[in-house]
Amino acid sequence: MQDLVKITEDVLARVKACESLDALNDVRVEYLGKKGIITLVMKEMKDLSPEERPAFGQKVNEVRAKAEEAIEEAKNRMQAAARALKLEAETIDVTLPAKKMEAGHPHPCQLALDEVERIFVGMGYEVVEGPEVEYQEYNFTKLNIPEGHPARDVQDTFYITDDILLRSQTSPVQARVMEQGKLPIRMIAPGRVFRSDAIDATHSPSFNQIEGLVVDKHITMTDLKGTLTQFAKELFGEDTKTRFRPHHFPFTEPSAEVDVSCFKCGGKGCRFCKGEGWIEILGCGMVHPNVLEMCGIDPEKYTGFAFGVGLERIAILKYEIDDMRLLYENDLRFLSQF
Ligand code: 2U9
Repeated sequence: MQDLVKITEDVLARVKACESLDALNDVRVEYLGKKGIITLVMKEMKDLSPEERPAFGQKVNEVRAKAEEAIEEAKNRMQAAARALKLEAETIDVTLPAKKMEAGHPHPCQLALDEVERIFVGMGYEVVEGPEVEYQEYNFTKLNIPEGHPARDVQDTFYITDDILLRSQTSPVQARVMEQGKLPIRMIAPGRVFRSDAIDATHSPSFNQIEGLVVDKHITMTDLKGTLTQFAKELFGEDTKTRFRPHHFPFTEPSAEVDVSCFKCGGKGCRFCKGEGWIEILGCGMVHPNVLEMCGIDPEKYTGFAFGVGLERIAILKYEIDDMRLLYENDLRFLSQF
């Protein structure tokens, strides 16, 4: 019995001194484990006389219950303290200003492309894309650009083999659509093109074009002029006027370059239009009968018009950018203005 009082005092003191759950577990094993002090005392009961056993058994059970209770209590206290510490460490101050999200936005060329596509899709055109690596057959021959033509020169075009090149215009996309033979055609072909040009404020070896093509019965120059004038009005404002100047392209006949009245000064002449009152925006023409024929369309039954416009040029004009290189440099101080 003396021992039991001592064991009780000891275990309670040991539990009280514990500073961690691990230490507490060690005390539990030391007293209540398989070979624990209290467990051994219980086992030794068999050496007592039958008269002594019940009273001693009751005492041992009390010691054991006290030890278990003290350990449980200490465990709960430690867990609650740990939880409180964790909660305090994880406190969120909901009144702090939120972290600023740096959301991106479309590049000015993408904004210009979206706008051009919106206008033509609104007129019933399809948007068609094609390969950037092309056969010279599609890039030149089918577009009535004969062998020996300066446009084919290795000085101007990136050749991969004698036959394969980086397209210098998106026209091969239209040639491929014509070859499929589904008429009528009303399409625009936007995309990257490549020319062996040195970089300056208005040139780049890789830039973007949007070309358009309409092929149907009874298409005339009037359709061409009406369509492109409507396009100019939607892009630059309802008051915009267009001017068609004769020009030459191998793939169209007749051909023209198109100017729009300056949307800054309304045509009076200013710094923006260099005093001209007019700004050149695109080239166009009636599809050459040779091109129709080479792409499998009977030029006696069908006619068409085509046009081409530089996407960077549209972006530069629309957003009043004075150097094309800014569009390629990915400088956020420039890009974040759009
Ligand atoms: C087919 C038939 C005809 C596409 C055309 C132009 C006029 C034109 C330039 C504008 C500025 C190229 O980006 S730029 O340097 N393009 O002036 N492009 S007509 O004519 C076609 C195309 C495909 C089958």
